[in-house]
Amino acid sequence: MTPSEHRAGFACFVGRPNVGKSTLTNALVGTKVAITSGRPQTTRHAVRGIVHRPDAQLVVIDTPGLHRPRTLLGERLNDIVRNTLAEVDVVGVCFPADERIGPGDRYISGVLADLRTPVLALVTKADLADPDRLGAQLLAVTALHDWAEVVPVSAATGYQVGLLADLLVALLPEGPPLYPDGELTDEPELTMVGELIREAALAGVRDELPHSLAVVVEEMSRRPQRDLVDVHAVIYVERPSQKPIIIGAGGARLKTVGTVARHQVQQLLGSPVFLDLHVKVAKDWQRDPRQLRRLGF
Ligand SMILES: Nc1nc2c(ncn2[C@@H]2O[C@H](COP(=O)(O)OP(=O)(O)OP(=O)(O)O)[C@@H](O)[C@H]2O)c(=O)[nH]1
Ligand SMILES: [Mg+2]
Repeated sequence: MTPSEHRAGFACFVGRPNVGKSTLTNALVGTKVAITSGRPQTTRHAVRGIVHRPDAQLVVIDTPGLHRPRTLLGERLNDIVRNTLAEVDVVGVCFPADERIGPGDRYISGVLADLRTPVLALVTKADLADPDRLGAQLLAVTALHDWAEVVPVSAATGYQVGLLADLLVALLPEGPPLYPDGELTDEPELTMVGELIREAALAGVRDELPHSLAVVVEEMSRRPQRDLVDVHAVIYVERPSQKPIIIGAGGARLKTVGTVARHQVQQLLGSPVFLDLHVKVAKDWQRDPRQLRRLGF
């Protein structure tokens, strides 16, 4: 192969919250670069995962779920999606196989109307629909927009994930690799550690609480002489009443969150980790520009 046949470029996944964008990103990259959860609006920034192949380098950008914003945070998240859409070579719009097309999906098709980039429709979570339901969903999605392709996939079983990579790569421009060989993401370690803690904290919380959580890693340092990493982090909630829910009776819930997060962070860093977690209130941070800035939005 001559170098000119090598392709390299950017794809992004967009869609409503909770449709499986991050899980699909991780499946393509083959490792966890983005956190996932059953709660909507888990992803809060554009996360890059890099797929290395002999013939191509595909940079997948996972984006926050597009939704009708109710807070300043929501507006910021939608802005991230719109900015990402403008800078990629190909777009994958995700529609879950097990949920009917609704106003949110039509809104997203509208956002795509002016886009000159090729757009693929991905019917995600194909494992959750029987063949009839999947067929009906493929027809419904096909009717929404003039797609370059409509592809059913399952990140859970790996169904057509390889095919999806081929289809995305075919739409990339020719060019040399953009990232060093083997680099799977450009997420800073500190960001990933904070995200893993937030993922652990999200498990099992309901209603408004998932939206109210933010994590800041205040300090991370390797102890000299010992192969141990100290991580000091704060889980922020929006209201004093949310604090006891996160902490749990006698601190039991926070302890579980700490244990789960510590295992994940150890896997990421490849060293034993001492994790120190605190819970604080950042009043109404989702609506407060100053607090948002402090929390990195
Ligand atoms: N059965 C099944 N579940 C899936 C699949 N992909 C994702 N899920 C589940 O769907 C939920 C949402 O997945 P995410 O990847 O976090 O969804 P997202 O679109 O990134 O969500 P936001 O970041 O909130 O916009 C999680 O509980 C996943 O485990 C799949 O292929 N099959
Ligand atoms: Mg996500």
